[in-house]
Amino acid sequence: MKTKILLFLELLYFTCSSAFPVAPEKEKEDMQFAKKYLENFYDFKEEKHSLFKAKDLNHMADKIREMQSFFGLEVTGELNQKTLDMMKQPRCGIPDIRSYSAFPRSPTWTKEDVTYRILNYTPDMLQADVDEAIARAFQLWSSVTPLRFTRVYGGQADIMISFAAGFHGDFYSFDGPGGTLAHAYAPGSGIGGDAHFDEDENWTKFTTYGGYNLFLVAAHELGHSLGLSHSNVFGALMYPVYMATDTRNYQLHQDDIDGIQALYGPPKESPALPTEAFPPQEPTEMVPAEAPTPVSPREEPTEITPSKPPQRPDDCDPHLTFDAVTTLRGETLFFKDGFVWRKSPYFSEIEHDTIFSFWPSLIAGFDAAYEVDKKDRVLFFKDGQYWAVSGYRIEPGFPKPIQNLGFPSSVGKIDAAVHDQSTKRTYFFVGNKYWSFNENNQSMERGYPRKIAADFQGIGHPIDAALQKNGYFYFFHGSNQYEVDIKRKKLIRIMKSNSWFNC
Ligand SMILES: *[C@@H]1O[C@H](CO)[C@@H](O)[C@H](O)[C@H]1NC(C)=O
Ligand SMILES: *[C@@H]1O[C@H](CO)[C@@H](O)[C@H](O)[C@H]1NC(C)=O
Ligand SMILES: [Ca+2]
Ligand SMILES: [Zn+2]
Ligand SMILES: [Zn+2]
Repeated sequence: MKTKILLFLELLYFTCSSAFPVAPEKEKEDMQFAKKYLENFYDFKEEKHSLFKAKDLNHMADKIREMQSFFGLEVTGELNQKTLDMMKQPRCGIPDIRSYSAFPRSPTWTKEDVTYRILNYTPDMLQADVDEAIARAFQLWSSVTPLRFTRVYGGQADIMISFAAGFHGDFYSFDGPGGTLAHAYAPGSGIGGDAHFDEDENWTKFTTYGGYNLFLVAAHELGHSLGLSHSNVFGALMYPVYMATDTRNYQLHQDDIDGIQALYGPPKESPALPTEAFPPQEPTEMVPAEAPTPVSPREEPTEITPSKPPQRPDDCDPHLTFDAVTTLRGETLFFKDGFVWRKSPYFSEIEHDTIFSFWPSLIAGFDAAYEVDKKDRVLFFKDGQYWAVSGYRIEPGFPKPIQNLGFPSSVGKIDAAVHDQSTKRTYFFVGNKYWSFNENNQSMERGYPRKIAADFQGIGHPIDAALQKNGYFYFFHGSNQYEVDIKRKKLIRIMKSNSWFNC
């Protein structure tokens, strides 16, 4: 850790020393601050075991560029004063880019009547003023959508609103005065939809110098509670940074209206609209850009035709099995037939999708999938072919025959695949054997296939799907998964296949 910070500093000396006298303590603090900021809001991850520290620096510069571009600053990749100033603005605690920005889909409420409850009050304001600020914030959104918000005074509401300081029971502790002001969770059960306000801030009824206007911050957070993410349009309510604004006669920016109506449509009263045939939670913009391929006669599930779609197995079905599992840009995707379960580090809820909704031209029922994350690439296998995708985009030239990877023609399909980042090897599982593929020079290693059981202690059967996560391999077999120590290739424990879901 220490050496890494020093290295950051050294680079800074190089880039800045000609221009300014260097104040090492301040540089160090700023660097730490920027790192934390990028981790919180731009999905920056410090490589804990990287041998090539220069890579980390590049990665951080990329993240600075991303942030500068979001805020319309000059894109330099350097931590200059303007960038630091922007980072120090009080702001919302939700990231500006979510690691799944490949999929601009957001969960939404699938009903029009949404309840909220105010769990506690801030001592900064009169209770009646808090009630009014929250009610007005909801009104902003209900006035441009078919949604109706009802306050409840007990029990579970869809959107639970609370004030709390520091650690308050979720993953995202507040940080004292300034910095993060509030955060909210996207629609879903449990913590989904909830909005938390940092009690270490001074909440006010009007926009004043000494505090933050609760109505303004609440209106922004409730945008998240309804499924919106951040906008880079300066002046929009969903801009991530707090903008002191006079809130008398406050009106939503057109960008906010467009955003929320893309999720829920306009209000029902609007006479010009054929409201009947409009499926509210399937906005057209959210469908991938590729030409809408006609639904093939094979049992391809789609959310668009509600007529008797095949049943998705229940998340908590103890017999649930998977065809393939892979990470994708920080998320984990579980596949079975045409169905996808999507687990994001930012949401407690498992999102339900279909292969069709992400990659309309791919055929459901994958055999295997794996991510080579340094290349931002996921490979999908079905029978004798494989495809490479980057986010929504299928790379040109695919599918290719799996023999291109070095399999003999006797191998007609593979069962599972998993990539080990530390060795840059990908393991392919076929029956009771496995192959090892060198991603560096794209060739199959000599001496393979080998028996799975000979190398992976405790794994005595074929594998349906495999995942690398948190430094372990997870080998799925029927309704169980086997957690395996990567280095020692040794079974640690056995879990249910769906133990990643909230069962
Ligand atoms: C909070 O804001 C109010 C209203 O502007 C102000 O009177 C008060 O001094 C502020 N309190 C603190 C601790 O800053
Ligand atoms: C790929 O690299 C490995 C070791 O790094 C080497 O043994 C092997 O011969 C290489 N294969 C090819 C086709 O270059
Ligand atoms: Ca704070
Ligand atoms: Zn926000
Ligand atoms: Zn919270």
